[in-house]
Amino acid sequence: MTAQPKQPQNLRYIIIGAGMAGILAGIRLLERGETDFVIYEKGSTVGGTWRENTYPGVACDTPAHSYSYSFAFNPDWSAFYAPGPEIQDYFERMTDKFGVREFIRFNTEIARCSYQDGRWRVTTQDGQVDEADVLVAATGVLHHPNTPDIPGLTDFTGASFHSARWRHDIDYSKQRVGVIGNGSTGIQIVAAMSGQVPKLVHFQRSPQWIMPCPDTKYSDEDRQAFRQDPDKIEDVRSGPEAQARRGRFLAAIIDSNSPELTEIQSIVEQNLNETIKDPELKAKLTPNYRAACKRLVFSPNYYQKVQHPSVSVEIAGIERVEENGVRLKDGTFHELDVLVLATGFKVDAFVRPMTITGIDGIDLNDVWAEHPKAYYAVTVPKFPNFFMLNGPTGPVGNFSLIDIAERQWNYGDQLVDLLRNGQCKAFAPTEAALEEYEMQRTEAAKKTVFASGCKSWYLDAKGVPQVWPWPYETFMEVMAKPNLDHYELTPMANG
Ligand code: NA7
Repeated sequence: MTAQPKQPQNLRYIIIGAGMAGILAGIRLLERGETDFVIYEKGSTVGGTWRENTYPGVACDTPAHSYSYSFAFNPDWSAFYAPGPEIQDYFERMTDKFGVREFIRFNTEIARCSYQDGRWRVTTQDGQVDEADVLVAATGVLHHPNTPDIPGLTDFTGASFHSARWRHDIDYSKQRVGVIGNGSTGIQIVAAMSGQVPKLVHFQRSPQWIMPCPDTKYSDEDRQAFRQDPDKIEDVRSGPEAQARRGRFLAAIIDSNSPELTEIQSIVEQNLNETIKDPELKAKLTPNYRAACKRLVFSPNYYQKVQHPSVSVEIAGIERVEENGVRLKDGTFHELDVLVLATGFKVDAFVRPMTITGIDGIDLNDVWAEHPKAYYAVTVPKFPNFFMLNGPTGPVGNFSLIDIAERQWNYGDQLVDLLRNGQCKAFAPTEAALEEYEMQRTEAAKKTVFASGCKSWYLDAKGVPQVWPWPYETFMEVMAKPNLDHYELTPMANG
């Protein structure tokens, strides 16, 4: 691309989603003095996953000071791992502090986006049409609840609901509760409800390795210290301890033969062996795959809480749900009043169920028929002037999605600069660039711990992890500056 800077262009932007990433987009645009944008949000307030997940014990397993915008530290976190409601409150406050709220159209779900005559035409579910030059999908990852295909689920006469649709109208202290699923969500729910209900049954299809983590609460003095000295916050985010933790974890993820993974393996085994006393329960809770193969679950107290006399763990497999409870494959029956489905999310949805069509009407659903893909997880060939925050094949595994989104915004924003400066009228990666990226990514992904012999939501239909398989530093490097040799830049009509 040799074009010289041309006439600056005024652009209009449409951002979809007002979760962590959509709010970030709004803040960044306002910082640039850009006000011709709208953020469409299907919910009635901001926060995305933190708005939707209100179950007992909901918390982020990334340290709170890392799970904050790099430009808006929060000295007031109550704990090293922040509870969900505090995170929701943080995003509400950031939305107002940076003046983003007035740009959000709440309760407005987008049905279609199509690239026509050099602009994005966006249609809401109720048929309103809007147009913009740039489209940003900040639609989140884990928000379409996965309802398990368990026979008889609809026969249950008690209350049954997905963990992301928590019923707050129930007095749980009188209920016999079953929790299906033991990802991060199920583990948090069981730890929080243990001892709070007369009977709690945790149905596990496959056991999880549990990484112990500190249950550190911040005191008023801690918060005062964070307030007075932001370097203390920076230290929690990226000081030696944080770097060591991240470094160990990264090395373990990208190479399943690494000494770091061996170390993690011994930590989780020790956690299990030293905390669980009953050999029968220990056997039930012992996975037959390696640590971190499934997303590592962090918990300060699950193993303690699961040993409460009112809690039982069932691994026999669910035969069917009946009117009054759950029948296991070994014939055992648990009478229950409440059945919580902590069964995860439809993880390959990303921007869907929206229909997005690019050049010549090409449908993103067709491009993604095999699995969702995007060049460096951000842009897609033939979908010009469009990028995603936290889109497919980005870094996963106990990192701060905020840091990831900030870097992706920085990358996308530099591409948008080409439009702003009048250097081109459209950008999109080349097909060859995406193909090469996918080929290398797939090869590297097969060597990650995620492919070391377990089923998880990281894997596609062919068992290949749909993740960023390289060091985080590589991600930081490629996000720092787009390689324009891998982009097709459409010249301005007059240029
Ligand atoms: P996850 O991590 O996807 O966990 C879902 C759990 O539900 C997991 O234990 C599954 O067992 C279980 N599951 C799913 N379908 C079924 C059926 N049909 N029968 C029995 N059990 C089932 O979701 P979470 O909400 O816990 O966490 C999602 C992410 O949110 C998490 O990684 C963080 O990023 C935050 P399986 O292991 O597949 O045998």
